[in-house]
Amino acid sequence: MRRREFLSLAAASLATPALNISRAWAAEPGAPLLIPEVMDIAPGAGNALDARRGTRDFIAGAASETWGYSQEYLGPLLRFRRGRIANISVTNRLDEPITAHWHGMHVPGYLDGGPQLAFGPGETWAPELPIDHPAATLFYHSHIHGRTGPQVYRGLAGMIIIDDPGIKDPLPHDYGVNDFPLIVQDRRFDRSGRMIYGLGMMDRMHGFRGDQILVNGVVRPKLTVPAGLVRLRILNASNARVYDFRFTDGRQFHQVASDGGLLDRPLAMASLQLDGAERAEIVVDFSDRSPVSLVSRDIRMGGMMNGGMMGDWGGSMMMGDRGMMGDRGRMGDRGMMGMGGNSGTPLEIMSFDVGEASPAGPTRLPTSLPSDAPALGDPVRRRDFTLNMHTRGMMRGGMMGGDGQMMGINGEPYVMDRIDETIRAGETELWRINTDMMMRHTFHVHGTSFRVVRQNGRPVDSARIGWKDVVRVQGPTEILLRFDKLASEETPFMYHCHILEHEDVGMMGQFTVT
Ligand SMILES: [Cu+2]
Repeated sequence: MRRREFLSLAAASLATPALNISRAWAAEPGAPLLIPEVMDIAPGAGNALDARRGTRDFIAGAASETWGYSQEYLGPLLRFRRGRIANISVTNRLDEPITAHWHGMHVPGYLDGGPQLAFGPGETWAPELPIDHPAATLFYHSHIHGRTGPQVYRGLAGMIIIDDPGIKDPLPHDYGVNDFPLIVQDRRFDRSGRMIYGLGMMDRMHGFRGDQILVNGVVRPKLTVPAGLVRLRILNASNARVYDFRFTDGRQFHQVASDGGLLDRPLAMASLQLDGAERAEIVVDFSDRSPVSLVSRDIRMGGMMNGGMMGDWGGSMMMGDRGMMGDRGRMGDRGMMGMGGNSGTPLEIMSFDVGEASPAGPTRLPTSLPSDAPALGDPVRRRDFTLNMHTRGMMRGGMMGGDGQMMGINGEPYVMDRIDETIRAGETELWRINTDMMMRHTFHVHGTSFRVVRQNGRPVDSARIGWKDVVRVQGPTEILLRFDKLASEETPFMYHCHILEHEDVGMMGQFTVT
């Protein structure tokens, strides 16, 4: 944007309501997507990350203060290989404690990077990770109790890919050619175009949302893809925002993996919903060479009674969705396959141009995928968790999130030296998770992947959803899980809401596995 336009827009913005101010400098879309550099985590030493400060001009001419792992903002793509021991060291060059949590990875508690594994300024944490996880797209981020929201927002996050040399990957897998990481985040910018984080009452209640979408740290970027099948690894790395992705031309695509790895078979859909920290790998056919954009419904109030948010896995599984109140109070706005239902203007996520066909790579989707599907068997125990969000001191000993909001699980906010559950390794359990006050939350479990078996009173075809480590909770939700990795009282595993502002004020618990 030319400077004169910027100034006149900035002046105009002074008179517009709050929501429009940050749009006034009109972040220009269409810069090329940055493809994160790969750090191939080889055995032995030499895989070093530095958590450090930086600056990034998300908006041209406005330098935002950022943090990153060895980068200005976010971190490199960490590539691990199943069956190896991976050495990695993380040095803290910031001025407050951080962690490096390998979100979704099956590692013991002392390697997990949870709140007890904080390391301070000048310190280095150097875990040796036995990689015992199926091929998957995972997430890494800082996990400091009370400060995860602001630290991840500043940029302490990145993507992990786990490769499994024991399987033949039948999908596009040429990184940066026909296989792309998409780290999707929403951010807020002030009048000068600098990234900001500050919690008002609504942010505390529903989590912090921004009105500008970044992919790999670029505002609404453009990517040129080859004509043919392209794999997109989508990570919702936003603090709280929920996305309902679709393409502007309504094209169908196939989901091939979820949080914990490959599905049994490609699943056709035209829209895909991801809550915070959820991942999905999709394969899109660009062989018609038509340029297209990826958009999302603008879901502003992810917290309470969003229309159509209930259990529409795969876009069509759970009809009879109650759709109580749309984002703008519409009834029954489901936004499902071919049913229209965008409420308000869709948010543009990024755009695609199509180049020449890729010389290599599959031209057809396989009918089945080499998924990793250990049987869990019947549960030997049941546990119940209620995600509590109370107002005005209803919860005893509660931790105040400001404005009288208090959050916890089973009536208790997180306390770092209290173990909430003790679990036996190798035993399958059924966990029933619910939420009070009809609030929408998520539930993330460290140390294992789980199957979702029922949601909102209806059985779920867990094979279609795949292996999960985060699940949306907007009513009774039942998951089946088993822990094979151990966690001690010193370094327990966490379960928590992945709306980071909820986690930070206490919607988290911890457990041992022995
Ligand atoms: Cu929550």
